[in-house]
Amino acid sequence: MQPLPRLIIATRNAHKTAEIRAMIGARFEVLDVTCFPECPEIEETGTTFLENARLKAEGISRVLEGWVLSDDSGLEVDALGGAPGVWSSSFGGQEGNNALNNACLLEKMEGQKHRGARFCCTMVLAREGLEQAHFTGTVEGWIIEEPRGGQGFGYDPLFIPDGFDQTFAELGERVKNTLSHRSRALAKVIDYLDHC
Ligand code: ITT
Repeated sequence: MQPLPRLIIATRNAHKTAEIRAMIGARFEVLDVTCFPECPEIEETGTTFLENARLKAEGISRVLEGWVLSDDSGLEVDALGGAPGVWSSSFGGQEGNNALNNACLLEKMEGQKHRGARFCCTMVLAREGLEQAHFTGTVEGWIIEEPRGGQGFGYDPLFIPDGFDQTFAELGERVKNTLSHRSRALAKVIDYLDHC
């Protein structure tokens, strides 16, 4: 049997890797940078999802061979003018602290009637230090008033996708992966790689 082609995900977020692996693990050997101690920390100095995704994919593909895929993602809330957006992972003041991020979001949304929001994902495919292509995916929904559900990560307990009455954290990975921002961007990545 032929070994699967390798796809390296330029992330240290184990939840992203798990979702991506669940969606494409039968076609690629999905690894992330935590498997490669030689990978540098990439500073996310961009002001857009695309800039940050490009920094991560190009930075990692300078030190690892083959296809490198990055994912820069976040939550845009209409009533907050699109915040937290690219700053989603540190909204509560501490990078990667989901509990603080969610508490901060709930506080800012207190009393808000208009609760529309979307998750956005931009993925960049790079090789040898250069972007080859980029892809986006979004999912529309709204922010509830108290966290619900124990699955997923990040803002999943506060986000109900349009057409559903449960949060991503209640719906779970299988349903989330059929409609999420990440799955929509990833479908385009797969189509691109299939035609390479
Ligand atoms: P890497 O940069 O290492 O990939 P990260 O978690 O810092 O990991 P981002 O900079 O792209 O990734 O920030 C993404 C943040 O957006 C993440 O920490 C969550 O707060 C939020 N987010 C993105 N996708 C999400 C999802 O599917 N469900 C819930 N929250 C999500």
